[in-house]
Amino acid sequence: MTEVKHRGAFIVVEGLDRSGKTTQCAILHERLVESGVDAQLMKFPDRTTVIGQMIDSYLKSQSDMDDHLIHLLFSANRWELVSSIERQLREGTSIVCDRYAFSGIAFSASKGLPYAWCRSPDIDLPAPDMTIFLDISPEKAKERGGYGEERYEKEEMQNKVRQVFRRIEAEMQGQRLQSGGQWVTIDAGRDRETVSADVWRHAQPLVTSVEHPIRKLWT
Ligand code: T5A
Ligand code: NA
Repeated sequence: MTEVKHRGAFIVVEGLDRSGKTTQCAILHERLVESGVDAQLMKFPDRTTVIGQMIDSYLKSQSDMDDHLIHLLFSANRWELVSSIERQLREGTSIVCDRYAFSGIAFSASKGLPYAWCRSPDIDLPAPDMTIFLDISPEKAKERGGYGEERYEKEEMQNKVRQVFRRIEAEMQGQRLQSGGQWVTIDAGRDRETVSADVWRHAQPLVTSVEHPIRKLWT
């Protein structure tokens, strides 16, 4: 008898700068692979594409851009990868994704762009099955070696970003934003092992149980 293969699960990890997203994505990916799950890591912004290189130059303050324009480039950078995301999920590969559309809203709305405007270019993207939000206070995040040199890595900005993430969280949990998938908030101010145990507890059951077709974000 041939084994019925589930489609892959689409797991997004979000959070403030230095909340430990990349660290936790790597641990989760490794644990999934070790347990025999076909899984891939993905990251936004993907700085390797032509659009990604423009974003990289902006983040390093080597170029300036209108706030609306850089927002649309971050979104376009996700749209570039849609066919690859959908293909992998359909083929049974789970995706662990470091940032997604929620970062797009959180950072641009923090600069003063209208929230609804920020959300619109990402509507219809593949919806994550689960978003794991790594919550940390900007003060605690700053202790992790201090912020780096990039454009948004300042405490005042991070405080605003956290507020917008809180709004997204409330709307996702209250189902005001439909088809965004499940939203899980984890206290990321604890040690790596404690955080990764929590991440695993939520993500592991999902990868073996996704049945529904890939949904579209916020539609
Ligand atoms: N952005 C992004 C937008 O404006 N719009 C968008 O649409 C998108 C997608 C770059 C910027 O782009 C913005 C948001 C960002 O400002 P990035 O490339 O993801 O985004 O940023 P990075 O600089 O790569 O990553 P972060 O600074 O956000 O860090 P992480 O990934 O959250 O944290 P990580 O894992 O690298 O850890 C940071 C440090 O803390 C330590 C690590 O060893 C490391 O030194 N650490 C811990 N220390 C103590 N306890 C723990 N539990 C720890 N976990 C990790
Ligand atoms: Na990172």
